[in-house]
Amino acid sequence: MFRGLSVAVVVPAFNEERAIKRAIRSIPGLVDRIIVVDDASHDRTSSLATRSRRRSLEIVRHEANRGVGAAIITGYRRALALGSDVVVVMAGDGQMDPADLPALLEPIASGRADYVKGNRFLRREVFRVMPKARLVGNVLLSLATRLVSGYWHLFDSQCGYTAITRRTLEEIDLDRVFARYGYPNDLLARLHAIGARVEDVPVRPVYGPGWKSGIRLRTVFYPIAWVLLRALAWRLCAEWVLPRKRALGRSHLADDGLPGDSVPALNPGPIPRRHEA
Ligand SMILES: Nc1nc2c(ncn2[C@@H]2O[C@H](COP(=O)(O)OP(=O)(O)OP(=O)(O)O)[C@@H](O)[C@H]2O)c(=O)[nH]1
Ligand SMILES: [Mg+2]
Repeated sequence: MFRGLSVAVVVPAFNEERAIKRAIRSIPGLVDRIIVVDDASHDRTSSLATRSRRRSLEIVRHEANRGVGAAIITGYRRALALGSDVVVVMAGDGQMDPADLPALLEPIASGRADYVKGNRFLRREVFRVMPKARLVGNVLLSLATRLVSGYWHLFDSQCGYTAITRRTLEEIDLDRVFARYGYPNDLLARLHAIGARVEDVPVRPVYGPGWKSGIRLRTVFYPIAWVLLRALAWRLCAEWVLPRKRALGRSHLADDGLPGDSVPALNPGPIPRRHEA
């Protein structure tokens, strides 16, 4: 529990036999539930996760590999079913520092935020620790994601260390969130469309000597470019086109003398210039 909130941690894992045990053991004691989602690993990820002997740990296994986004969504669903108040993501590769967990939960416990994400760029050592190609890619994606999501105050869009409230999860159409890399960018656009309050908190960048990544530029560049465009189009449609259409429909009904909400006219005529007012 964290300040009266029950906390679940979702651990997406794909071929993480080298890191999974340590990652699970490092999860702080304040966490009530741990849900490891093994995304159809070919190695011993599941059996080693079981051997970590943590209380309240369960392992959900995908029959086929579906991607990191899909693994997180599976974990979110399970946490909702278990009745958790807040759901945190800490990946199975051990790149999330457990010491940062309280900072991630604090804005939610104080009622300031619905979704909190780590921002490694708020720690100066990021420029020393993060591999150069990651730094460049991350800066470009973070800038693009500001436009795509509409959250201009956020950065480090690819940081997977996040916390979300139960209520926010219930408002998102989880079936439609992008399943692979590009997932965090897509999710941010969906959060903006429902008016979620999102906050960045500093988290430590972790790239240990045994670090390996599933990200390959040639395989993720096109999917991410595509998902960014799709998310932008979807958000603009959800925030501008659909509400206008709905408002038009309602004002049309009202003109006909039928019951309808009193919607302000979309085109209320020219705004009076200051000297005319
Ligand atoms: N690569 C990959 N990872 C997956 C998949 N499903 C779940 N994951 C897990 O998602 C987490 C993040 O994957 P990484 O490839 O390390 O990506 P990242 O940590 O965001 O990026 P890096 O900074 O490159 O390490 C890891 O814990 C993976 O085990 C999948 O289909 N592919
Ligand atoms: Mg990683």
